[in-house]
Amino acid sequence: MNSSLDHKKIAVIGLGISNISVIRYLIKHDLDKLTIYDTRDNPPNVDLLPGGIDLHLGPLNAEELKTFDMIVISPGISIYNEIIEEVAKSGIEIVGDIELFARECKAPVVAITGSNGKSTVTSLMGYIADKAGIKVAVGANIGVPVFDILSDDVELYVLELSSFELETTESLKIKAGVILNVSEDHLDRYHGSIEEYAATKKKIFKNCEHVIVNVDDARTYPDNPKDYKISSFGVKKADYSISNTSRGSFLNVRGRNIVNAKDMRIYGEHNQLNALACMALSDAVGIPKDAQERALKTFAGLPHRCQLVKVINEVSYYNDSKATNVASTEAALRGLRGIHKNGIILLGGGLGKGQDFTPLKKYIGKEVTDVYAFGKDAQKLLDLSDTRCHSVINMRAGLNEAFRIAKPGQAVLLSPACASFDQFKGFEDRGQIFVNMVANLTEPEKEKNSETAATEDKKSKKASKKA
Ligand code: UMA
Ligand code: ADP
Repeated sequence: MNSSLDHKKIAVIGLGISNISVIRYLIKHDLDKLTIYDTRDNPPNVDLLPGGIDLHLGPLNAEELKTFDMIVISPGISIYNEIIEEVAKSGIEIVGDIELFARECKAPVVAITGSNGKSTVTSLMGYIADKAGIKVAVGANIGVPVFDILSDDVELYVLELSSFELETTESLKIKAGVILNVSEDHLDRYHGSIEEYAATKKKIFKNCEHVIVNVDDARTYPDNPKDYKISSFGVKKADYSISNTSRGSFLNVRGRNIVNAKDMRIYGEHNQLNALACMALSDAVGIPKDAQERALKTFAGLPHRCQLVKVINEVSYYNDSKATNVASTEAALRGLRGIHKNGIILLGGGLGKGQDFTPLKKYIGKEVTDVYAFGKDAQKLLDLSDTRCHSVINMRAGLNEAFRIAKPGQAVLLSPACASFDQFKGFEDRGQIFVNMVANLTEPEKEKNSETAATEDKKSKKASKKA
């Protein structure tokens, strides 16, 4: 155990999965001066706490928090929260789980941040390292708390870091790191400023040896590039780029065509860029090229990211529920437009997180024939076109309408450009419900006999009959 924690009086704020893992770690190391806080009246995971631990629920109190030596804050709570800002001003150390992990971890770290593609790149990196026979552990924002993977056996950590996590991370030593891209997301937390959001992401460079930059996005560069080893990726004119040939698009490394995109199982230009970022990271940490190639050809991608669910009556249904911001929806549209020349019917909406939706306007009436918009910020999508954007009560109604009007060769794409929490438990829940509904589109008899048939709206029945 790092002596820096010994004898400290520590407050842990937030009972989410990351701090539960921190608490387990701290307790295992005999730290008894722990007090737990959560701002909610009914937080999750209370049952997982050991008996006798001091737990305070409800609003935070700055004066009380100032009596601690250190505060471990969960990523869901902003350091710009006024109570936390007040406590920080009094000089009390405020850290997150990643910072604590940084002080304990011994193996090299590959770290990935960005607005979109983090989970895909993180998983693919882990997959490549595994194919190379390296004992690799993958975690952080991807859903596995870092203290769940901390182990002396690990030879390489691959961490997906969110801007929330980077807010409280200062000393993580990173062998190779990347900001994949920066586009509007989480601006509600960064005073509406994309510059502030980008600056938080740049904290990844603080102790980074080899930086991978995206030549197509200036915000992915460190402020002082000369201080680092740098490799670049991008569509063109980069160390790792895409080369279009008569035999298809290749992942090209410094002029050499390595893998034909046709041989990969993840699709679209954005996924080719994700693969290039992985190749650059892999080379930076010395993973052999043959393992990289084998992995790139077999990696099947993650669910809820431009996942083809089913083809019904020559219409392809895609689940891209993980598209929780405008840029990720744009990536899906650009990726699918070459495959679906007859057009795409888009299902979107939810919580808009203060984003500007106008970048989607250029696709409407071109790649996108119709939009069905649902959820709290549906109006933001409806404002894009009076004739092509239609209001529906929920995703189910949107899918039923899309099913009714879709023509052969078209795609029906759930790519909401919004967070899901207004109508769903999360993006997985939204995506899984969509997948289940698509499966039912071809089973009218079963649907008619089911208990829920009576509650289906008229449009849904019409759609089922058509199938
Ligand atoms: N909360 C309170 N009061 C508290 C503590 C939390 O209201 O006292 C709320 C938060 O505002 C948030 C929710 O509880 O709405 C969960 O927050 P948390 O910090 O407790 O979250 P964890 O369960 O610990 O999960 C966190 C990451 N969550 C967030 O950053 C919000 C998970 O990323 C991450 O997978 C997990 O740690 C493991 O490391 C999720 C996420 O949505 C997937 N990340 C954002 C994104 O990807 O866009 C950044
Ligand atoms: P993150 O973890 O950053 O949210 P994911 O890999 O889970 O990233 O993908 C989230 C969404 O972004 C999906 O809709 C996916 O299709 C899209 N996406 C993936 N990679 C990229 C990229 N490089 N650029 C833009 N969008 C992307």
